[in-house]
Amino acid sequence: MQEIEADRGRFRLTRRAVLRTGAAALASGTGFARAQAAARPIPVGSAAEIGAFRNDARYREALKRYCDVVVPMNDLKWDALRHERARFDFAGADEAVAFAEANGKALRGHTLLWGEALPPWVKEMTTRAEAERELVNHIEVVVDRYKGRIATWDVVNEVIKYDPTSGGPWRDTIWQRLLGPEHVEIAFRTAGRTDPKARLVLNDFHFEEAEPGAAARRQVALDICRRLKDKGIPVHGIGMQAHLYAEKNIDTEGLQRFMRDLDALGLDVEVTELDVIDWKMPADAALRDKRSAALVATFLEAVVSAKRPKAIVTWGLTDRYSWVGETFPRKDSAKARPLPLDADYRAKPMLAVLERYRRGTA
Ligand code: 9MR
Repeated sequence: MQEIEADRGRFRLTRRAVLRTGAAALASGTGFARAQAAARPIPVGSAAEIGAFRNDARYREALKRYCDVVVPMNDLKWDALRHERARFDFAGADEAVAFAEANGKALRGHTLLWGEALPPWVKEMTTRAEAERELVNHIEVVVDRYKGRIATWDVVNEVIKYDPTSGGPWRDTIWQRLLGPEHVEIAFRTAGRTDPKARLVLNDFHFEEAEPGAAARRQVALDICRRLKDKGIPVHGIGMQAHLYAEKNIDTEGLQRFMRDLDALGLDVEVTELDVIDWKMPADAALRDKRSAALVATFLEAVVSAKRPKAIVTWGLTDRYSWVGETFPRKDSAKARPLPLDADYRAKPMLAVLERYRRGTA
């Protein structure tokens, strides 16, 4: 997400933009989107942060109550599993997986390849052969350990350049530097070979904004998946992270076109890291919560009206724990309110939106 930070100065909150977003949500609430979703529940869930999970009983209760799907937020990343090169540390991941299984929750695995959250030794690799050997071995060990238990994997995360219209399409990572575009093929091929029944997803962000960069990113995602399929490499869907900026508009038509293009390629979609970046909204909490819920409704209805996602996952459940406040600090002292429950676990309007999809009444 480093480019999000670099980029965030470009966007300005306009009152009109916020009002437009809210109005669109209200207008579509009773319309064709609702008919399309026609009482079909969509699994809803959350990423689980291991510190909160271990120390806060209310957090675990909220996961049990509100989630059909659980995603270990950080514990399947390389810096959690591979801080030592010679061995794997599955402590956190095993704990989250056991909790999900004990409580009848489905699991998503996040993530087998990413340019961030890497231990130092990975960034110090120098040869193609070394990178390929490590990547293949890592994916084989991790996917095999949870074979038949983690049903869906974010095989690659954030491999698309922030703005592919300028010299894209690949993001500059250690994997791209040492392996070139083949890093994505190696990852999907290895994951598919190790667990042929797993659903394999390309996960990325900035697909939903009404901006040329987002349209280009959608196209790149489709092109990557098409090329994988042409080569007979398994890929089953695209994960839209959906870290929604409260000050930006949702490109409803662009998203619906994207859904149709995914359909044409035989690909699924899922919403994988939903939250609202509310750093530029007015401080008033009730107002922010209302507008964030409207934004989430607009986004989800745009997607669901064209294609039913396999899952809707938020990046945490409670405002008590979220990356948003740190990464997008507000100018005032108000706390970020990105998630469906407030910092005291009270339901916010966003939760009601999600529960409608979960119950199939949206
Ligand atoms: O929320 C996650 C935060 O706790 C971690 O420190 C960080 C680095 O591992 O990753 C955050 O989650 C990111 C996710 O893995 C990929 N998409 C962007 C998320 C927010 O940065």
